[in-house]
Amino acid sequence: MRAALDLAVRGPIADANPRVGCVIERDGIVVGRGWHAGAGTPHAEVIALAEAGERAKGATAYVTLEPCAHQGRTGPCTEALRAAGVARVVFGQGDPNPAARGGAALLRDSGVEVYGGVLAPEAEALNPAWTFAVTHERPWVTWKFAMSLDGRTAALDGTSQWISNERSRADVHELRRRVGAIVVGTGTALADDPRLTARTADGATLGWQPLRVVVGDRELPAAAHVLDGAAPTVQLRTHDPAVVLRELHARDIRSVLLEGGPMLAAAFLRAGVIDEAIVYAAPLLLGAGAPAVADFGVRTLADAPTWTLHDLVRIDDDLRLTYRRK
Ligand code: AOF
Ligand code: ZN
Repeated sequence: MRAALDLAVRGPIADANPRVGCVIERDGIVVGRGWHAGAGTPHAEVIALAEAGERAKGATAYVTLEPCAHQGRTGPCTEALRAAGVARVVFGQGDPNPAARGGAALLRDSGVEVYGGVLAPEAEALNPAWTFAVTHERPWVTWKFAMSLDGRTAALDGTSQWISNERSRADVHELRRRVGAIVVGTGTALADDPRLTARTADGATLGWQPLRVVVGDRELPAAAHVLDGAAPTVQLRTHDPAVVLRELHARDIRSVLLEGGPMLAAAFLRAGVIDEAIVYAAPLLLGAGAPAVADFGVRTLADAPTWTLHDLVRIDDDLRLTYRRK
């Protein structure tokens, strides 16, 4: 199972589908290996079975996720395992996807020996956003912002590009590379004209590009960077976070990075749909300028949403704070 976990991490991290690894073993010898390379491509078990061929008969398959029982973009893995004559299936995480789950029971019914829950925490940790999204029917939402020590995200004249340091800004591109979509409001898109792509320090775009999502009904100029074709972009003409997340879920987006503006952050906080906040705290003071979030309805301390500190990293003189909702 550890070998299967090691294979799974070769899969894409921000895909519609989970990262899954599979190892097929017979008489103490590994006869097949597979990992899932993303939606629309064969599942890990099918790839491992193809390598094993005849040697799959009587073998044990180790899979990080319960084999699927459904006809999705590809056929059911339960059927492929049974047809190949696999005698035993050991899996990690139970499949939380209502459309695909039930594989363990199906396999048992067809006479295959099945053990679930092996290294389940490690298996689930491969796909936290996917697991959240298929369970809650909406993407996992990370709200990211950089602020001065006094909680400002821009100076009074609107300048905001260089609040956090260079390494913190490179770190943001790593965050972008790991999500299905980046969300900003039309206010931010018009004021800052951001590119919203995942890039290296010298400006080259990284392989995976998240969907760029602009929320609101103000018109964007044709020359706006988000319309430059460097990554797909959609404009959602609504102000309701629930509508935004429903639309993104329908597009199989599993995780969202909220990057845009105090009004948008306020709307998402009010709706109670921010799961995580990643804050870059920079050692400067501004005294005036835009706050991270606008008034979202808190009037007394007891009503303030509270968070737990999940992670803390020093980035030179900046701090990266990761908070999760209680
Ligand atoms: C497996 N092995 O390698 C993966 C599984 O649209 P499809 O056909 O790709 O199905 C996607 C669903 O199948 C996904 O949401 C999850 O429940 C399961 N993924 N299952 O047996 C795999 N990637
Ligand atoms: Zn499958």
